[in-house]
Amino acid sequence: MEYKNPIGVNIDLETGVIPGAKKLVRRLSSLKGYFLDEEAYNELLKDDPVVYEVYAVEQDEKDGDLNFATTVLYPGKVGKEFFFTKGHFHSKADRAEIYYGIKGKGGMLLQTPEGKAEWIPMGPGTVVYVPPYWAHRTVNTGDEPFIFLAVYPADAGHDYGSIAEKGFSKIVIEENGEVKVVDNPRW
Ligand code: M6P
Ligand code: ZN
Repeated sequence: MEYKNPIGVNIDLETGVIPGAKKLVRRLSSLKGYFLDEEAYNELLKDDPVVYEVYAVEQDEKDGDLNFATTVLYPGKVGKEFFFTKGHFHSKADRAEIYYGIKGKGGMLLQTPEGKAEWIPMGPGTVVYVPPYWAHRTVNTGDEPFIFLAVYPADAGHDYGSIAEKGFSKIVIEENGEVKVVDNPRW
């Protein structure tokens, strides 16, 4: 039997960086079609800001193994809509996931394949259990980076398809200085 070596790393709790992890950068241009307000999107695209970064420690896609990753989701809005991650179902749809809030303020939108949505507010110390079959997207509702850890089965995979097409049935917006979770008019 060949055994893998255990890993112990310290997450920088201020920046979310995991030393030695694979870094992925998602700029606004990679989120075309995701936000409601196309005019605001095109205006902001001139600067093409970084919306989020992911630091992932991933294993081969095998049953029983685990990946972990931090996400640094920057503050910002496109029109009224707060910056968010793309959001995905798992390719193996029955795979669950755990999130742990590290820094900043935000929340998670979750959704069943039938379109039933839930909003869970998140801050430092919040644990969110993402059950099997639920799509999940995080949203930064604050004015500093929202940083969290995610732990997910190595064989879960990412299925972006239907979320990329239709989004979630709810959107998270700022209205009169308040955070509101409202029906998505495009759903
Ligand atoms: C978390 C995990 C990752 C995911 C990342 C960004 O760190 O769920 O698997 O890739 O968030 O989310 P998305 O892939 O939806 O852009
Ligand atoms: Zn996931």
